Amino acid sequence: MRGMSAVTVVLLAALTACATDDGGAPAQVPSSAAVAAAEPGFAAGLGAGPSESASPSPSATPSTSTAPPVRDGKTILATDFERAAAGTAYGKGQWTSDGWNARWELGMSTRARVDAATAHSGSRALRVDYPKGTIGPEDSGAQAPFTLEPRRSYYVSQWVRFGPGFSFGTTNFAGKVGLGLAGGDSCSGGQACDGTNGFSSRLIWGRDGKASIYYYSMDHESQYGDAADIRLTWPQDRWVNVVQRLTVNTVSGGTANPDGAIEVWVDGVRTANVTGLRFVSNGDQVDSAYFSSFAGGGDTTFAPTADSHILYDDLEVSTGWPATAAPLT
Ligand SMILES: [Ca+2]
Repeated sequence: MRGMSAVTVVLLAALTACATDDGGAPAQVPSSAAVAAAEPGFAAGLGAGPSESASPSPSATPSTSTAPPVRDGKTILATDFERAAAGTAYGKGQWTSDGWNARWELGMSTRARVDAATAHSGSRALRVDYPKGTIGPEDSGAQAPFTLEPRRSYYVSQWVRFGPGFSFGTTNFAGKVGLGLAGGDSCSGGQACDGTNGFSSRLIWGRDGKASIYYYSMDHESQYGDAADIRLTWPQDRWVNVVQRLTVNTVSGGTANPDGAIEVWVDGVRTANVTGLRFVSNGDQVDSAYFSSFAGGGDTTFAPTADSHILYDDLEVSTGWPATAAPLT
């Protein structure tokens, strides 16, 4: 079963950078979330070594056991950032007004704001800043885990626009992008995932803007998570739509069955399909839409060399193909 998922997986195990735990979670963050917020390790591994440039087999996506996209699902959460005035800082209260309830946030009130310069829908989008010379969720980007009713499978859709001249790092290159999915205790940050401490799956950037889906399952091959190619280089100054669907494995008598899956669509085309995954051996399901985006990395070799930003618009969580996503092709 491992072979099934390994086809599209980039193994990060061989990368040698040493992680430093920056302990970056704020005091009010619950301990289970603190680990995910600090996330010291993943980016220290990503892009840190020569093997980073080795590409996975790009389209070796096997036909799969995953079901076709659901056409008649419903939207659970959605925001188009049209409600608040341009310049409004987008802290927890603004998200709550949109119906998105976060258990905590980092950077939303200081580095995320409504922007009216370029929008995908209407006249406004959310701008998130990644300041020059900074890494980690305390000083770069923004994070917030939004609560979802536990469910085996969800879709998340987002329109993403990297700013012109976006800096992917200094001598090492990595960062997380936008809205992902997680469940239980959101295993991440170099943790072993033992089936009882949850899972996470998020988009990332690497060297030269190479995009991947980065996920923690019970079978991750190194100390850090696994990454699968999504056949995308993050474009600068152009909108791109990325949809992820994560399906949690079934459990039989306390044993995780290898039938979990992660799929990614770029502008309506499925570009990744990782199957055979085991996320949990308990009753955890997808219960969090995890906005998690920052530069880095365990050290400032991952820091942007110029002030950089990403625009986000039309974020949606749904149980079928998202209404605001690019048409499915
Ligand atoms: Ca908008």
